[in-house]
Amino acid sequence: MEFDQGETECPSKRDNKLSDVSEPASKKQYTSAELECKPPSVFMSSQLRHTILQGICEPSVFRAGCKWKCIDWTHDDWSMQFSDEVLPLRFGPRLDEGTSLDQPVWESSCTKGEMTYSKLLKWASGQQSYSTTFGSEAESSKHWAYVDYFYMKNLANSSQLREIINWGAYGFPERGIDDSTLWIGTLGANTPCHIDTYGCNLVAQIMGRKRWVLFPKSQSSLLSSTRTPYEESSIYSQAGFPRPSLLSHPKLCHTTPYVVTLEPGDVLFVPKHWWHSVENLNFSISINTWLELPSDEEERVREAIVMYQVNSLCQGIHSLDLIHSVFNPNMTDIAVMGPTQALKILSERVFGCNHSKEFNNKEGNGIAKKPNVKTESDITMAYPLVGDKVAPMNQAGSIPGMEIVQCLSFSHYMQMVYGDKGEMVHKNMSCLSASQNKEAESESDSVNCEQLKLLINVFTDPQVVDVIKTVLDEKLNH
Ligand SMILES: O=C(O)CCC(=O)C(=O)O
Ligand SMILES: [Fe+2]
Repeated sequence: MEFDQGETECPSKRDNKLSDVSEPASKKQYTSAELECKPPSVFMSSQLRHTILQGICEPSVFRAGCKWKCIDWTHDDWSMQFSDEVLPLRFGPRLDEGTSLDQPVWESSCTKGEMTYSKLLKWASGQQSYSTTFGSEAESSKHWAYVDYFYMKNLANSSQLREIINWGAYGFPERGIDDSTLWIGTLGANTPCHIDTYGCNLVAQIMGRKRWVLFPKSQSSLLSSTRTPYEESSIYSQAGFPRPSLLSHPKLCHTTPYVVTLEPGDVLFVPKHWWHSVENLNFSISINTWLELPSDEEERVREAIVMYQVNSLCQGIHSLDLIHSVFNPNMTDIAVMGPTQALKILSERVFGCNHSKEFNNKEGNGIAKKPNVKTESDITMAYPLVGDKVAPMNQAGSIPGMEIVQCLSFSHYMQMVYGDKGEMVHKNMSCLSASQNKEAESESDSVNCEQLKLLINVFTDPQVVDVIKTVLDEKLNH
């Protein structure tokens, strides 16, 4: 079967390959007594767990560190594994070389569909046509398809993968398929640049290649941070990643992107609150697990304040177009939620009395993408440190086999994305459903779309939320 392999990047750069993350340290990091008292693999993974939970400060990668059997699976093996499981898909536009975007292809402008894995393969190789849920024709030469945020616990038949997927080599032996998310995308499938407000992330590249670009949180203003489209636990950049335009966002030139292309077997660690945008460089499969952190408890309160502000501002909105242009499609429940319910959620989070299934739990009401966050005591119980002989280290570089992701200048990154010709066309993206950029206005509403977005961004600005949270903490601890 022929696949569009997309952009190719010299694999010979991958010199620092480690055959097994659980190998003994190559550099002398530990005393011989320490190495003797425990098998190195156990020692390494407990060290890693400790280091990750202490907070590694930069994105880091284990090259070829993942030994899961499925890394060697072929498309036939995956077709057999998924059998007649119907996978939900999001479709977006494939961009011509050199085309830049003045804003991301938001989820609201993508169209949806579903296919089995084997049908997706046929479609991706141009052997089969596909009509999306909205009736439009998706063509693999013009569109990408993405199975994203797919909870592996929802797979109908997962017995083989259940045995394979375990995050123990990275220090989290209690995490398996039920804590993992699957991503299957064709060439060009991508996720806009965002911050996940909860936890940190381990990502295993299983098949194909994906380019990750990451930025520290301190560069948020250079990335034009926004809370619209509103989504619980996601903060978006308005720049058009993964095809950003310096014309629309000139401040980008002051950023320092950390860029890594993941290949099968690589495992990436994304520290808490790092911006990231991801693009499939060919047909790709990856699996990740979001690791909860004790600080998530505080983030839950901050996110509840954000939700309350957004919900309050939208109480008077009548136009559905306006709602759809400021809310992510999975979040419209918040838009139409009455003030009583919004206050209930806020007070439950602030006073911590009832961790009921609220609005960030897929199993609860099915509207959020990311997993619910545990309470601080759940987290402490879930993450006892394995062994007590853990040397204090919080630099990825000091863990054998773990490299810090390369940090580039923005112009170097642009050259990687656009080649020597640079960014050529500055495109206002229209997609299959063509709803992007629709100026939603309604006579019955007292604000227009841009005004509403501005108000939401002011009322949910981290400085505003921090002041509310600080005063709240003062009053609660009085
Ligand atoms: O792989 C992708 O497209 C996005 C992944 C992501 O955002 C995440 O794992 O947090
Ligand atoms: Fe993410």
